[in-house]
Amino acid sequence: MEKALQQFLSDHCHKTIEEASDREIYEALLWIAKEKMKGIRPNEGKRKLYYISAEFLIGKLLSNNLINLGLFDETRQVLESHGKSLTKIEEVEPEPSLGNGGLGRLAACFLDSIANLGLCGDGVGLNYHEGLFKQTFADNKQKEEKNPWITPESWLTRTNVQFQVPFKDFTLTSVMYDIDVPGYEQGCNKLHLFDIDTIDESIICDGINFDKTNISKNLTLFLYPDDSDEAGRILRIYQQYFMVSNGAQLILKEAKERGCTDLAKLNEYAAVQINDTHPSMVIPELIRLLTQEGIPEETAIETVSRTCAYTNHTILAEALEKWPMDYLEKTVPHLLPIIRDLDARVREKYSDSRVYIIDDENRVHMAHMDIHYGYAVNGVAALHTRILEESELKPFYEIYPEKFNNKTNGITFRRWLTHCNYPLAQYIESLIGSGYKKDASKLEKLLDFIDDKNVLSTLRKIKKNAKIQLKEYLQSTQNVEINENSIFDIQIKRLHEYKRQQMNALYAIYKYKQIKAGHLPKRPLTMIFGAKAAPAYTTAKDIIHLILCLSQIVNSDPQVSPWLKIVMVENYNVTKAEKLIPACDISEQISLASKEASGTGNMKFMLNGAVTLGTEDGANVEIHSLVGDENIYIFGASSQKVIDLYNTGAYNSRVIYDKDDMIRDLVDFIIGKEMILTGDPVCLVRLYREIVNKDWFMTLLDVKDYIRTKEQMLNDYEDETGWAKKSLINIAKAGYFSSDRTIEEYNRDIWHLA
Ligand code: 26Q
Repeated sequence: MEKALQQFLSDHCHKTIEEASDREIYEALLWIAKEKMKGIRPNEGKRKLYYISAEFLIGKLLSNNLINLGLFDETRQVLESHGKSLTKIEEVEPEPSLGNGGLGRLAACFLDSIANLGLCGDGVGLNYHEGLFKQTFADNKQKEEKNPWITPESWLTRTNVQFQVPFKDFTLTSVMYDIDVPGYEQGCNKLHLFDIDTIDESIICDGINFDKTNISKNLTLFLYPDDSDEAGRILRIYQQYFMVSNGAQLILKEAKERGCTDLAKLNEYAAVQINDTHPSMVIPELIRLLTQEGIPEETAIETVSRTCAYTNHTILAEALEKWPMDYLEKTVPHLLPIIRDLDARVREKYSDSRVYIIDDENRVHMAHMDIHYGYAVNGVAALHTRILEESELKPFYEIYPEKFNNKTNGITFRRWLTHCNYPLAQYIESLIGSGYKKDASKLEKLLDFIDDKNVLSTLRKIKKNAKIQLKEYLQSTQNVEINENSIFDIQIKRLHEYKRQQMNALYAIYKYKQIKAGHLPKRPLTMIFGAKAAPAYTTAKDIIHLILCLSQIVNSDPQVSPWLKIVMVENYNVTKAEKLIPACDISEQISLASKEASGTGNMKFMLNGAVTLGTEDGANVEIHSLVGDENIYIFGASSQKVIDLYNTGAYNSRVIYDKDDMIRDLVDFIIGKEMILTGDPVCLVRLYREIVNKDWFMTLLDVKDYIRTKEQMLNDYEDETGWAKKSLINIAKAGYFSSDRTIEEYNRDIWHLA
């Protein structure tokens, strides 16, 4: 590595490593890594997986690729010996902005694990030029800006692969870009990102606004363009079809190249994983292309049904896509006869209108198409899959019990331990060896050290150092001062009412009032939030406004701020998560039970020694049963209770608000004097009314239990040894959540790759 680096810098910059800037070194490392990846054989196998997803939240790639190329340790050392820091150099790399949250990050962890297990499988998605918006704060509100991330030198490689993608009024010529996905001591896979050459960034006028009707200029500009108007929704259809038509054409091209002479046997050469419903049109598109190649319709349907499998990531009704037929008519009319035919076949067999593909309002239920014409359906955590089977998708489960299966999510330990918490990873290795890197369940060997004072105190030191690093980072990026001796309580995830950041904000109000009343805590508390709100999601933006106003009030109050700090991290993304997670003491996983399909942040925090404060929801349930009651803090109504409340309509937040003085006090603070003087009364009153009159995600149902449990947790933190043991047990039990385990299960039960 040293020689290659010196050579590149001397040839291209006429500099030594010492003389070179961080940018020059970054570009040298990028080039060296890309060259090295060119030389790696692709993973091969008769059946190849295509993981199609609207999002791939891959994060910065330099360290990840160095780890998987086996060059990470050496590069760190070489740079250090020349007075350079890999951490500083990484700052030069822009973070690809190709995702929004859990579903996109999961896709990225999966690509990493697929490559690391030596499986033959590529990702297929879109090359959004501006990605998800960049978030800034002004006047205690979220502002959206474009988020360009593509630079002249990048991990993207333009290929010669091009396809024609037909729409109603025009045809677009695509171009395929690739990003290499190397596996450690394994072959290399690819992430294929499709794009068009005519994209024009100059049509973005202010913020993230642009002409939504100019498809040849806007198609791959943004991830999730605002779909609050019809033009935005139609643009999403254009994007989705463009993604799947390219994917389908690539699949057929590669199957033929790999020896598939009879396309009726496509399923022997390809498996397609449909990541939520965004890529669902791949089913009719593959059927269309197969019939075009001369396969009879009936056979084409059977073949595609043996090729495609569907993952459900949510039970929230508003996220289950239903496209009006007339939108499809305006954009991709050639799919309509196929979709009608698929629906007719369902109606012929089943009389239950709940399983029809086209409903009586002439909308296409994408998930229904996936379930009827895919061979597997999976949820992403045990509880979630059970809810799908027993309630949300019950009529489908009754028809196809054999298709349903659970695949509890996982995370790649290469990014979420080795890279983001190198000192912890090194220490674990010194205690139990490196075997856990190939078999994460070996982390359990750490349990041998549960009574070892030295180990517990070293774990505490590692955590403290991570807190100091985060303190320095927040100081330099957001100019806030936090206390490394305080408890770091962190909630970082997309902003959504069901995730209940508003409940955490009510806790902040509680704590503020307590301190004002002279009830000082044993130790200061730092509450950290990070979240982007969808630009058209008013309540979510109002919650951000609430948190930012609270942060201003609390942090500027000399009586309170030594004891409580509230920080909202601007533009929360993967890079920031990597800095926040190692520094966390309390991991906030407080969704309304039954609503968070799995969560994956919960796993990342656990692996880095944080203790979870959570509801019995998603994968929290599995974390709970792994670590036991002593090592997690569970509160709140059960998923069954919540489901019953929805079914009976018995929940009424107004009743709780009227009856409970303490709760009313907290909620009233939102429109109290301090807040109204600090923030925008329109937003604050709107949010207050939302909570008192609606509270669809039942904040007031759980808030008291939440406050009580959090107080208990803060108390328990004072038992240093006891807390360190909890931390160690969480790390030791995190092995189950390695995405290598998840991918082995997908392969064993769904993909059957050779
Ligand atoms: C749908 C219709 C219109 C516009 C946008 C959407 C849309 C966009 C994004 C619907 C859903 C998403 C993203 C969902 C998501 O990230 N789900 C998360 O997936 C994780 C991985 O399985 C789980 O851990 C989380 O629990 C789940 O919330």
